[in-house]
Amino acid sequence: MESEFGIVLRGVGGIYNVQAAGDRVIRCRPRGRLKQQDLIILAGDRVEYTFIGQDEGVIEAVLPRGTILPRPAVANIEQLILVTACAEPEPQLLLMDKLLVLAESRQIHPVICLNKVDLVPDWIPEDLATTYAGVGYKVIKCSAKTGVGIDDLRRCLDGKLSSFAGPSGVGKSSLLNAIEPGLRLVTGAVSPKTGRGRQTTRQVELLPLSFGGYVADTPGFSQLQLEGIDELELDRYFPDLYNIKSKCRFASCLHRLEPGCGVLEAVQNGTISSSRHNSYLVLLDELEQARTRY
Ligand SMILES: Nc1nc2c(ncn2[C@@H]2O[C@H](COP(=O)(O)OP(=O)(O)OP(=O)(O)O)[C@@H](O)[C@H]2O)c(=O)[nH]1
Ligand SMILES: [Mg+2]
Ligand SMILES: [Zn+2]
Repeated sequence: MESEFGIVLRGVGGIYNVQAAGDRVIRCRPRGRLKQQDLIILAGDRVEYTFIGQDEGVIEAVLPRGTILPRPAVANIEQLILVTACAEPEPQLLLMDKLLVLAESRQIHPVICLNKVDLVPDWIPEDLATTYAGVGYKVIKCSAKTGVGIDDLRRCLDGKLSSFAGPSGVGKSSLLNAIEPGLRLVTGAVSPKTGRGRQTTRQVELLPLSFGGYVADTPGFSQLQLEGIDELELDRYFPDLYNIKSKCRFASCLHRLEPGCGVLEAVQNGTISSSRHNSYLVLLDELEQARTRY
């Protein structure tokens, strides 16, 4: 029988929704031998399938993957949209910097999205945008509530395979609803007591966009373990530090307390933001501790 190719939108209980031509979604089960190989099929995977009914099929093979993002696992993502709220919940810069390292280390293009600008004075997103645009990142200031910045986000998603990432309650699902009103994703309130989101989105789902491209809505998280990064190479994934590293007296400088460290000097004179350097130091410690545990 003739087979076709499609992209997995989501999987629940061993059934995978595969996007087929003409906006059709085919419900597929994996062929028995794929199950025996213990292959986990992810949202974003490109698969080969055959039809066994009108809208039903069998997945015959999973095509080689480009990237895999952990937490939540999504395959073949080209672009990571890091969503932070300007307030409710407060920005978590360490988590953002960690996600930037994750994206850099996997060659996924990161975009920073500062949501809920309607809740704070302009200088708050402005300051954050200056810091991160200064590193070289694209920053979009937006509000799912007022619609500010939504066109920018649409342009940024157009034609690409992107995933949203960030803590619970920052407005990932709300932004997607604003971008594509037909989606009607469920959103949840931020707890007034803890100031945190309530994990409204439970599952990764890849959503086809009417203007072209796909975007994954993901459940929020606040913990992330970096893996497979050598601490001596951590500064590679901080472009602001890496650009200045050649000024350090020692090639092996870790930019902690070493004499003649160009990075520390740049932090002192304000060329590198101290919050970025602080995130670097925290991640360096985390990586060292993870290594000595084994
Ligand atoms: N004022 C304001 N509130 C917003 C904005 N965007 C989202 N919210 C509110 O923030 C709360 C959380 O939004 P969600 O879209 O559910 O957040 P999420 O990031 O998808 O959260 P999880 O699915 O739990 O990861 C909801 O009450 C939204 O109405 C915004 O731009 N401004
Ligand atoms: Mg959500
Ligand atoms: Zn140094």
